[in-house]
Amino acid sequence: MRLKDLLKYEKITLQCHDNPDADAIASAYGLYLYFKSKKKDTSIIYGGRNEIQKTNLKLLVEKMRIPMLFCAERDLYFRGLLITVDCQDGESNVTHFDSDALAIIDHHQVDGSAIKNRELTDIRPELGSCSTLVWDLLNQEGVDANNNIKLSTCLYYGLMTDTGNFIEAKHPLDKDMRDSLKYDKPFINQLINSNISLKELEIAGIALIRYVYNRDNRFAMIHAKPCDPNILGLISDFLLQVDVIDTCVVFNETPDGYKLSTRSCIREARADELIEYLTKDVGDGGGHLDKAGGFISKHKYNVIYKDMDIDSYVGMTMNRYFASNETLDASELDINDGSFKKYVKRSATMGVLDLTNLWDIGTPVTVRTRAGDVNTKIDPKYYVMMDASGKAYSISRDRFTKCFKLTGEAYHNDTDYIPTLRNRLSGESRGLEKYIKNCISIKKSYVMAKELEKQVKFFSSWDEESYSLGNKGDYIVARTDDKNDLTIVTREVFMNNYEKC
Ligand SMILES: [Mn+2]
Repeated sequence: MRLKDLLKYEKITLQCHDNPDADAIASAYGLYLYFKSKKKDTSIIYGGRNEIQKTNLKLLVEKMRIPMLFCAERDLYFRGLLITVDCQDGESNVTHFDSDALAIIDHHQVDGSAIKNRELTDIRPELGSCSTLVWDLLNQEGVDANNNIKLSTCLYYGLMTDTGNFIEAKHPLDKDMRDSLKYDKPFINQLINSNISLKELEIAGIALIRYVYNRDNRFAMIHAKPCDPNILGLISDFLLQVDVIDTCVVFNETPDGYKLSTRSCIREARADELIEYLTKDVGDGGGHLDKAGGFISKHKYNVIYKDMDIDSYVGMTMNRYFASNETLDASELDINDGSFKKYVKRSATMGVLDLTNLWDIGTPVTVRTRAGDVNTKIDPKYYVMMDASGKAYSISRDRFTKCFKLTGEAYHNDTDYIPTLRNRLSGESRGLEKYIKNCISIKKSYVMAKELEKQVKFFSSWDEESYSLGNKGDYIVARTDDKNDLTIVTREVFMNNYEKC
């Protein structure tokens, strides 16, 4: 769906979810400015029981002069197009209003049943915020948010608050928006310093004295009362400072699920992995080694854990995480002990990139793909290689010439994001579509590999800070030309890329 496709409607109403948050307000505001600029009769509404009360949100709406209309009545009919923004009609936190036509612009997980008209729907659950989605839609129409500081500030704050200070922003588009927006810093600071009400201070205080501590695994958990999700992060940051607490999880209930925040200060447990473990099959989450956040959908939870209350689930899952995790150090393994078998790599097309075509030698740059960010410097001795999932790494020109040849075809990527290169000195960013060339390996490459019989935390010889989690059925892989270079490869990737000799 393109925004210009919606211009056939003369009257457009943007509806935020009840109790709108900063992301809903910012997203609606971005769309409002676009439709207003096209001379449409546009308004922003929200329903529910309460008008906006939080200080930071009131400040945002007042300072930016966002015309938010509170509709206390339920039986309203909107002529023209109604767009639910940062939410979907039919959800419990969205007051239903009738309209001539309905569109959805959202980034939440769907169960799919509610969507009647896919042509008027853009739902991208992979994005950290609806603000990112609106920013992308505006870019598609040639609208640069940086031409309006009010808009850029709103979008920045929307992403920031929806991703726990950017911790959960894992899609490259989220990072692109964060890095490119020129926002009003003093105002963002003012918002940060009016984030908590006295009522929420009390909620946080009560939460802190109701901790549950697990002595065996040195973790703490807290089930907080409903509050702004950002407060969960504050509580967990505080908890982690306790001497006997190594990891923690703080969570609370929302209308359609549970928000969770995890923290870790030890090498043996990663916060982002804890959140993935806690939300596996019932939601999603992400973050960094030390901080992460996520969401469990009630809909999905009830399918699997209907008879279990959330406290038991979180406690049980945390214990299971610690119980099932053994550590495995690369230095303890001997690939010649007979347990490793020889495999050959299937030839696959890859992308190759010569960074010297983009900026001067020595420039610090970030290669951004769907698989993540890789920081490097432009060096004439190296190329950057990319696989179909976007995973990028550098390769010496010598090695490339020995092992690969260009196919002459266009590079194709299986993901929803075209890789970009960001100049870390100037902040400039360029799409890499026309610079990446397709190549194929000409040498057979062999590995030694061993299937994992149980879940392990694997510590490689080259990264002392963190580990990768290997699940039962995944493989430990050693490149035969470098016996120290052991990595974990997921079962799916291994099966797709290697075959037994
Ligand atoms: Mn949102």
